[in-house]
Amino acid sequence: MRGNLSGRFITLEGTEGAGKSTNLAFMRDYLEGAGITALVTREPGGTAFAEEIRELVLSPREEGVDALAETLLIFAARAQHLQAVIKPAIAEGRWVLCDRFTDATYAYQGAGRGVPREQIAVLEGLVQDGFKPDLTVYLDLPVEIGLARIQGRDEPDRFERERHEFFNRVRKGYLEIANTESARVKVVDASRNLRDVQRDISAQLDACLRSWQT
Ligand code: Z5A
Repeated sequence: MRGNLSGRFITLEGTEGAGKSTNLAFMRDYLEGAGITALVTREPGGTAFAEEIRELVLSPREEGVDALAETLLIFAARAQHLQAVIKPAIAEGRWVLCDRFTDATYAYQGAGRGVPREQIAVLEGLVQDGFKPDLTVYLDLPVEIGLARIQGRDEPDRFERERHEFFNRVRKGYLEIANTESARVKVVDASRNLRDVQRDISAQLDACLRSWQT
């Protein structure tokens, strides 16, 4: 972790319907209340070029997509996003709030699709060269609850068309990361009502604000 209150990188993760979009807005407003104007962005995406890759990765298609090809595209988008947006913002002392990052690759492409974690680690090393979030909030909930929340959305993307077992593997992948990197990854029980979820998220943000100030 970098050692002062300037320039921080916070990511938000979760399986489908966990409430990332809802809570990312809450985190932005909460930080705003603490006098910090955060840059809000997302992955895959965050620049025009990376958003085109997002479109490519998420669009439903007839042709089966090789899991490594998908992983390489996601890291290509990440390389662009890091160099063009995230790193310059942090270098200027800004805080960056990002909807998903590399934990999602270990969870979706690794645990979900079966790409060996060693291969993902090689790409992570190449693209990030040790760069990691200062804090990751992982919104955890049983897959059935999340899928019920997003039921009725018009056009499911390539991931939303996956089966329950896929999302169960993804969730397990996230929980394993949280277990091994408990100092960085904070698990919030997202199956509860929004008020309780946001109380926990603000407690995590407060704890970081306190420790990063010292
Ligand atoms: N992906 C990948 O495979 N590998 C990678 O490395 C990366 C990404 C970076 C797009 O992500 C896809 O990219 C993603 C993985 C893949 N797969 N999918 N699908 P995305 O983040 O853009 O898409 P998403 O996961 O589908 O996000 P979402 O649809 O925007 O869902 P959400 O943000 O988690 O939830 P929400 O929209 O805030 O909430 C859903 C509904 O639940 C909404 O009606 C809320 O009002 C409601 N809600 C939220 N919280 C609560 C609580 N606590 N109680 C009751 N209701 C709630």
